[in-house]
Amino acid sequence: MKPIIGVLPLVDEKLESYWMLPGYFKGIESAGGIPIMLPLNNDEDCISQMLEICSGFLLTGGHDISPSLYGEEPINDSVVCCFDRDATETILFKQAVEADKPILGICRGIQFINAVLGGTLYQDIPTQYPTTVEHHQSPPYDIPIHSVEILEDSPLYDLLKIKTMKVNSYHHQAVRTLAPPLKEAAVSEDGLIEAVYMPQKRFVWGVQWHPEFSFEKDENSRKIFECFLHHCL
Ligand SMILES: [Mn+2]
Repeated sequence: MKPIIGVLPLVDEKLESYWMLPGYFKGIESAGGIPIMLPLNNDEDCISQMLEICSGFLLTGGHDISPSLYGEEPINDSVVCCFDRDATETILFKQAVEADKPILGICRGIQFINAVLGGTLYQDIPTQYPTTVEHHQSPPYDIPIHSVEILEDSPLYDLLKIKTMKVNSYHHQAVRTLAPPLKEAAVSEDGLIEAVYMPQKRFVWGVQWHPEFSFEKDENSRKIFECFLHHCL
């Protein structure tokens, strides 16, 4: 049996729609899983049933994390949140961590994991962390745009066995102070935390780049999906 992976939907308010980038699904499928898109639902009992159905969870990219999750107000109009996602993901994440289910957070996902566990974020990199490194590239998104250093004592290094890698980058928020239960796994060339993990758990990883855009071309991106799915077996 292939593991079923619950994938959080992206939200389009204008179209009043949930939506999905095929790369999230295809990345999971290519690594041997069956992705299903979850509803945004705040009922604890419903979410615990989702936990029974799913062997792991993928926290996708999308809206900004509400600064209220880490005790701040939005600093400017660039911060656009989705309270429905924050609410569902908060309950789901807590239950999934409690049950030690594997969780992979991508882009918004790493930011959410950090915020919900007690860390803070740069709300807007251009305002709060001026840098010459491009973190918000234009399409195509499968082209690497900056490098990250991979920390040698991290499970990401155990997986990839390389000290630096080139990654794509499409984010305007980033981890600021790291949540106490997390450890760094990769840092960008200008010093932003771009991958984290939770050492107490089987597999709770976040990456700031986008393996869902690059897994077809890039072996390292593929390996991240494969490692996630391996832990979901
Ligand atoms: Mn970046």
